[in-house]
Amino acid sequence: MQTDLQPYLKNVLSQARQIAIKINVERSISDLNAEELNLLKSNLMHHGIICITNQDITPVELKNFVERWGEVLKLPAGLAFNNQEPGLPEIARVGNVKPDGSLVQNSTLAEYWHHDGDFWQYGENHIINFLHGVQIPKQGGKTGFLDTRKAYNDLPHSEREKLADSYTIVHSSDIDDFKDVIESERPKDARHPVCLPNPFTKELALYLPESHTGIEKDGGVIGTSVDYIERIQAEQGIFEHAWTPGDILIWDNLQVMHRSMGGYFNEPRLLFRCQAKLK
Ligand SMILES: O=C(O)CCC(=O)C(=O)O
Ligand SMILES: [Fe+2]
Repeated sequence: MQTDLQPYLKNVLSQARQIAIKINVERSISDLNAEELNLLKSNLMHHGIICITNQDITPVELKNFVERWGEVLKLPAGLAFNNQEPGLPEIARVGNVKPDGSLVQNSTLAEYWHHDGDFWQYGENHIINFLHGVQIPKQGGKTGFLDTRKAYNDLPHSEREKLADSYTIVHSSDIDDFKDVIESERPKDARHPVCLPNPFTKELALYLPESHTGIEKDGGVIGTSVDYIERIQAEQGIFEHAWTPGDILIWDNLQVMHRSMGGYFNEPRLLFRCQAKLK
């Protein structure tokens, strides 16, 4: 366990990429200095997911931390599971616990593979997620990830050529989780390249949102996101984050995709979510 955070973070940064790394900062994230924060950002860009453990913070402290990473997103309620922290629309309550403590029965929210940002326009969708684990069920309730940067790198040359210049169109009205969004707040269709360059690392990763129109190229359909997602699962398996209260899981939506793995059978599950567009 590290005592001095900066050398520790530099060392983690020098290690080969793993999809997710765990960091115990041994103090509150509210107290990190600018250099430590920069090293955390570099680690996130290098590894894709970081988990900072043992954080006992309030939703406001989470938001203040996320503000140091970029522009904090404020979504309409219908795009944030209709379960935002009262008075704090930047914080979504992920899981099944309403602000009054009552439970949403048989919740299946977010139980499909996606990138947060699928319904944002291309160029606006470099979104970093921050989830803080608060109430964790005894069974189920994990968050699953697929490494879409590795998936691109693992493609044979012929497949990369096939996918070059292909795109998907996301119709937010198709996404079940957003069925309650009011029409005036519904995002317009978004068009995303399937081989999507990360503005920070400059590396390509696969971008595989749900789209009923499939993967298109030169006026025709050449496949679906689901084809590739199944293939990535078969080749890589799923990385599952098993939550411990106090975890802050941070991920780059342009390097990984995620879903709730479900299976918590009406036990309380509460994670606070805040999101930022990286700067
Ligand atoms: O519930 C989960 O594990 C994931 C939720 C999710 O997709 C999100 O917070 O963006
Ligand atoms: Fe999500």
